[in-house]
Parts: sequence; structure tokens; C-alpha cells
Amino acid sequence: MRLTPELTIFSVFLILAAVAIGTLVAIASAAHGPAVEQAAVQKSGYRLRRVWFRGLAISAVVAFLLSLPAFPYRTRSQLASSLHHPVTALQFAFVIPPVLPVDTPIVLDVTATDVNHGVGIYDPDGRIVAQVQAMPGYTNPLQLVFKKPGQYLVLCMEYCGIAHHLMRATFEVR
Ligand SMILES: [Cu+2]
Repeated sequence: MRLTPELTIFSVFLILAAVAIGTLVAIASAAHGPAVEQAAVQKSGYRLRRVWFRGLAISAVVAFLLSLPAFPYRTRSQLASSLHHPVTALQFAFVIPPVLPVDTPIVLDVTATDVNHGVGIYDPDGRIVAQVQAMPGYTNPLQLVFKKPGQYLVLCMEYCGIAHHLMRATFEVR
């Protein structure tokens, strides 16, 4: 069996769910015996709360700093130096360049001429790689790097009228 991202996420979910259920069962089974006065547990409870809060705050800051280099948006200057390609959505078609470059940062300037549409881009394996809304009177810049060469599919992602389901286009990445 191949370890897909979906399978990895599902495995992590199962492990976390098992830990959460185990914790709740442990708390429930330890909660027997006579009730105690609040004053008897207040000090240790407050200390536990303080430690827990500081631990969470430090973990959040560390996770933020570690994940910052993977931030998917490029800087304004990189955006300006990328090659821009116009994409127009209309009832019921897409006007999109027939060929786009592989392994190259590009920007698709997405707009619509009539009503709102959605632009969903699928790679040759049928996986969605990008999704953006196409709105009349507004240009939505979509930054992309196509990793795989081949035939890509574009589907409308927002119900836009009677022939919405026919609204599709293809382009080649090479
Ligand atoms: Cu549509």
C-alpha cells in the first residue's frame, strides 16, 4: 500500500483520537473516591494551569518560527518578476493559454466577464493543484509552479448557470 498524504493524515488522526480517548478514560477511572475541598487542590491546579499555558505558548511560537520558511506566498518582487498569463472565465468556458511552462514560477491573472466562476486546476493524475475564484471586474493573481508535465484539466468550481457542468478546459504543461 502506497503512503499517500491522505493516508498519512488519517493515520495521524487515528493516533491522536486514540490518545484523546485514552486520556478521557484515564480521567474518568481516576475520578472515584470522595470529593475534596477546592482549597486543597487550588494551588496545585493553578500551578498545572500555568505550566500548561506556558508550554502551549512556547510550542505555538516554535511551530510558527519553524514553519515560516515554508510559507507558500512569494514576495511582492518575486510576484512582479514572474511571467503573468491571463485567464478569463465566462458562461460557459475558460480562455486559458494552451501551453504553460513546467517548473517555472508563474502568475495566472484570473478574471470573469459575466458572473462569478471558480477555477479549479487538476494535474495529470487528477489531483487538484490550485483553486481560485474568478470574479467580474476584479483580477485575482494565482501564483503557481507546475511540478509535472502533461495535460492539465480546468473545471468550474462554482455554480454559474445552466451549463456549469460543461464548463471545462485543458492545457498542456511542458
Ligand atoms: Cu460554473
